[in-house]
Amino acid sequence: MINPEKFCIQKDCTFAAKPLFRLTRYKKFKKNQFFMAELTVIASQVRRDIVRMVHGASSGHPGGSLGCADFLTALYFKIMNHDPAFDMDARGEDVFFLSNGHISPLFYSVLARSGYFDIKELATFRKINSRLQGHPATHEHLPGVRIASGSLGQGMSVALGAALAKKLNGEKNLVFSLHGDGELDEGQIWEALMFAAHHKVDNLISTIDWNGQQIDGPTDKVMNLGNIRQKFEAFGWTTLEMNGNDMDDVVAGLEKAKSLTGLGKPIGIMMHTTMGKGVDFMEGTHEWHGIAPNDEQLAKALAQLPETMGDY
Ligand SMILES: Cc1ncc(C[n+]2csc(CCOP(=O)(O)OP(=O)(O)O)c2C)c(N)n1
Ligand SMILES: [Mg+2]
Repeated sequence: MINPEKFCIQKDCTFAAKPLFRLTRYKKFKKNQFFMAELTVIASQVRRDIVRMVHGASSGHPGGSLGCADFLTALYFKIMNHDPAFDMDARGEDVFFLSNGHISPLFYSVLARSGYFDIKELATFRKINSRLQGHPATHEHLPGVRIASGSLGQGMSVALGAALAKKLNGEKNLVFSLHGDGELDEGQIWEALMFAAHHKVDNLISTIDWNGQQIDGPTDKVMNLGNIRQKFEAFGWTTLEMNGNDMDDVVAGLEKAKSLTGLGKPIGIMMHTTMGKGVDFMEGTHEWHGIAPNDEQLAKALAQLPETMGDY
């Protein structure tokens, strides 16, 4: 249960002081009503969801999910203008595409906690006939999912298409996408980078989870990426860096990225994260890229992640 002393850094923060508070409809809380402390409260619950879901299925990807939890929480609860009533076409809304689809536990948790579907459904993760399959797919009809992802490298191309469509429709909304650093090994990403710069797709903000890890080991051992920021710049993108595990920095970085849209260039955020962030024995190693904790490990993990909004 939440300890308000721990989370509530602002005197007038009342959200965290309600121990049994459950977020049922995102709409009640949108329009930038969240303080930074409240975002960390949500992110803690999201991290609990992640480890519980992966444990419940005995499979899944906790490492990248935990590392990107602060980012996706900030995006859905503060940065994006979106509607959990969910319309596939996302007209008049900002839209997010998850390209590194293996971090689906994070995506599903944030969608449910934002009000896209009942948090109880998180218990069906990776089960037969569940809408929450290991990698998101549109034919499962889960609100909030607009593309299948899991086959790495494709999400930026889709995001580009959506961003161009918004321009054609005269919409001012933004398109966001998230990619793993290991995912950058896919050639299609670099085609998309060139295309985006050439066509001045300046309503796109793509974030790279620069955790230095991927499925089989550190990225510099599997295929050295070098300085990806310099590479994005060389491909004609505006770039910035942020600490993806510091909520203040995440929000500031995303706000900065938004301020850089509309200037003729796509925006790339190089986001430094720690794989497995929040669970000490999962941190900083590819070992937790894609395995489930056992009962004992789950208990150890949950002891480090306060239950702040009620478990599903
Ligand atoms: C096209 C394609 N090739 C290979 C894979 C297998 N695969 C799944 S995750 C992964 C590593 C991805 O690394 P990264 O994007 O850094 O994710 P992280 O391990 O940091 O979560 C690979 C190679 C895949 N899903 N798709
Ligand atoms: Mg990685």
